[in-house]
Amino acid sequence: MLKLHGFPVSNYTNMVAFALLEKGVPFEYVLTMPEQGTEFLARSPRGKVPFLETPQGYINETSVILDYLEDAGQGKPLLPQDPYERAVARALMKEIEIYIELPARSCFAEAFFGGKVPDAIKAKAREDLLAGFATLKRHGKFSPYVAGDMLTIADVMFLYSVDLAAGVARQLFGLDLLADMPEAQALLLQLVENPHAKSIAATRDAGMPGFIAAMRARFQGAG
Ligand SMILES: N[C@@H](CCC(=O)N[C@@H](CS)C(=O)NCC(=O)O)C(=O)O
Repeated sequence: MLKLHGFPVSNYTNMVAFALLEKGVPFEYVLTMPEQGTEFLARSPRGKVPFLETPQGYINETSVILDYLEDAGQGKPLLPQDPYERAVARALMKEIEIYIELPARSCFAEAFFGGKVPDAIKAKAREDLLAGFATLKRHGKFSPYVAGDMLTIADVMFLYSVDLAAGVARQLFGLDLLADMPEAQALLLQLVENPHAKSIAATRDAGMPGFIAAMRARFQGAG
């Protein structure tokens, strides 16, 4: 059986958990915190979670894990059949990851954990987030899903990135990045009502206070 290594407050881990649950593929959840020890790095080369343990070995990087699950072909597809449509959905997934999740992440320490992020990084994140949301507005179909009429891995990335990024922008820049994207707001509201998303969110929320306290101690302790 597949084993998902990660922890419930990790948005990337939650992407893979959501995809597996939506597909109906059985898996074991192995509670794993990221670290930089030699043994860990042999399983996840950059020391991050999630990583997926398969009968053949380990797979890291969330978007690659999501692709692997599609290629493995078990359970409900989260990509269209047509190669062009598949590519478009994957492009949307990557755009959300690279142009929205990653710039937001560069500011998590200050937005959520009481740390301080250098002004230059914040300025860059603000600019990148504005461009990232503009990209999503331009390219997303929202009919009603990000890539069209079926739920795809683009929606998985969307669900676990856009809310966090909007939170960073609101908190640090006083910006409402979804203000002129009513379809994206509607999709977010729809996705959070998904039963699998709800159960993942319940576990995440239960772990959140402890995680925030640990991160605050780390960032505030650091300076
Ligand atoms: N590019 C990675 C990012 C995963 C990631 O950033 N995971 C976080 C938890 S949400 C982590 O392991 N952070 C620990 C670290 O960066 O040292 C992916 O797509 O899986």
